[in-house]
Formats: sequence, C-alpha cells, structure tokens
Amino acid sequence: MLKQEIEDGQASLADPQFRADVLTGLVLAPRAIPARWFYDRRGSELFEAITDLPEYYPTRTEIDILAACSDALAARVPAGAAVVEFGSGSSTKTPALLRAAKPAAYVPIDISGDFLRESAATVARAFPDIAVAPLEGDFMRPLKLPAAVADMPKLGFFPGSTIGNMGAAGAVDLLRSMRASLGEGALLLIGIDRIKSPDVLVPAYDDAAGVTAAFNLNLLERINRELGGTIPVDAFRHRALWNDDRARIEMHLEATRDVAFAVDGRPFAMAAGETIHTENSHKYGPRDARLLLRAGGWTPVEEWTDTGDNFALILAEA
Ligand code: AVJ
Repeated sequence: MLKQEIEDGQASLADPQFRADVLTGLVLAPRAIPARWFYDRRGSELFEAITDLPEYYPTRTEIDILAACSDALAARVPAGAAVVEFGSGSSTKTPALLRAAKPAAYVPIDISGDFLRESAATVARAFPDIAVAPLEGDFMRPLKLPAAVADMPKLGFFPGSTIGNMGAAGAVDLLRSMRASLGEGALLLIGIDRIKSPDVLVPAYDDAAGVTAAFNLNLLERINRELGGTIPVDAFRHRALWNDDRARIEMHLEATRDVAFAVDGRPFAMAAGETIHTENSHKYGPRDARLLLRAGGWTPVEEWTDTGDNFALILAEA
C-alpha cells in the first residue's frame, strides 16, 4: 500500500464531525475550533492533570462546596430519586454527590462509551445499593432516560462549570434540553464559575508548569494524528486571556512564525501572530447565573459557594 493510501485510510477513521469542524474552523475569520475536540484520550488525561494544578481552583473548590452543603442538599432531594449526570466523564465528583443525595438510581450520560462504562462500573462497585444505568449519548439534545428511572423523581447534575464553554444562546438551549430530558418538577444541581480578578483567572488557564499549554497544543497533535495533518506544533504557543467585555477566559493557539501546513490534503497558511481560537470559559456573577437558569426554564431554589465566593453550586427546579 502507498504511504498516502495508509494515511488516507487513517484519516477516514476520524470522526467526520471533527474533520468538518477543523476544516471549516481553519478558514473562519478569526479561525476557531470548538473546545469539545480537546478530549481525546491524551486530552482527557491532561485535563485531569489540570484539575490538580495549584492555580486551577474550580475542581477542588467545587468538591469542597459539595462536601459542605451535603446536609442542606440531602434535605432538598426527594426519597427514591434518580441522579442524572450530564457529561459524566471520569465521574470524579459523583461519589460526594451520591453520598449526600442517597438516590435509588444513577444515570451517567456521556458521549464516550469507553469512559462511560469504566466509570459506571466503578460507581456501581462503590455504591452497591444504587442502581447504575449508563446512557451513551449527546446530552446537548433531549434524551430518553432508561425506562427503569421513568417514575423516579429526577436530580440532574452538571458540575465543573462546563456550561461556561457555551455562549448565552448555547447555554440556554442546553438548559432547555436538560429540562426536556428530566421533565417537569425535576431538580438540577449545576456548578458555575464566578467572575473574579484576572490575576486569579488568567493563571488558572496559563499555569506555571505548562499543563494547560500542553492541553491546548494537544489539539494540533490530534489534528495531525487523526486528520493526516502536517501542522508544525512547535511553531505555535498557548495564549490565555480575560475578555472583560464578554466575561470569559479565551484560549488561543498563536503562530510564532509564518507557517504552511496541510490537513486532510488541504493547504492552509498562517502568518506569525495569527491565532486559532480554541476555547471560551464564561464566568458569571450571582445574578447573571440565576438569570441564565431562568432563561433556560429553571427556577433557582438554593445556592452554595465557598468562603471566597470563587465558585457556585446552584440548585434549581424545572
Ligand atoms: C471543563 C470547560 C470547565 O473551562 O475551566 C480547563 C476546561 N480549559 N483549563 C474550564 C479547561 C482549560 C474547563 N471546563
């Protein structure tokens, strides 16, 4: 087989949506690729490493809040409930929630089937009294929950401020489809990162050890691996900046010299200083967050924060 045929063969194994998003994103002005494509195996490992960084406060702050509010939360959750986790990934925050909410069932939802089955099995072993019913799918759209939980009260769980990756319109759409999946009267516990000083925010996305830089640059490696790309990764650098007008951290990949490369056989050129926009992480003030929830069809009922008000866990009702 010719080298090109082998490469074409590999390229054709890639997710067609990934290829489409990269090929269209590289010709947008400004260039942009959706953040969801960070999470191949290597990207997921790098994200786990980010959550342990001293500068990356959200994960540890949210876990502390969850531990501190567990009695108050338990008092709000009806008996015999089903916890439905959107984008469960490696389910790191799940044990703290399950200990507090003591549900009858747990439904982790994730797009990555491998990850999903692994973490569902881990949770099932640790909580033998809870029925675990994993659901493989894209939670951006309304989903039909497993029949076994149909008649149980629902508690949706959407931690990590993942909603911050979306702009206002996308976040409202997502909240509405969660409401459609969970039904009238359901509860939703959602983690939302607060607006705070750029002196805290920027280092959280541009750490001294360079893990976030590696996470961002891995997107280019993934394009090279899966889409037959020839991007010179060493000609790019990680940039993280606070966009105060839009209340968001932005991550970009900046070309440090003029570069020419191919992806899937198509040629691209970038001048030194040009960027590819790879992620937005929107932050919300207390009222902003509640307004967002209301726009998405959810009524806030209680919220918990850390002493520094760095991060919020909000409980809302459909
Ligand atoms: C997983 C989207 C919540 O925005 O803080 C962390 C992703 N990117 N460091 C975030 C991320 C760079 C993270 N979310």
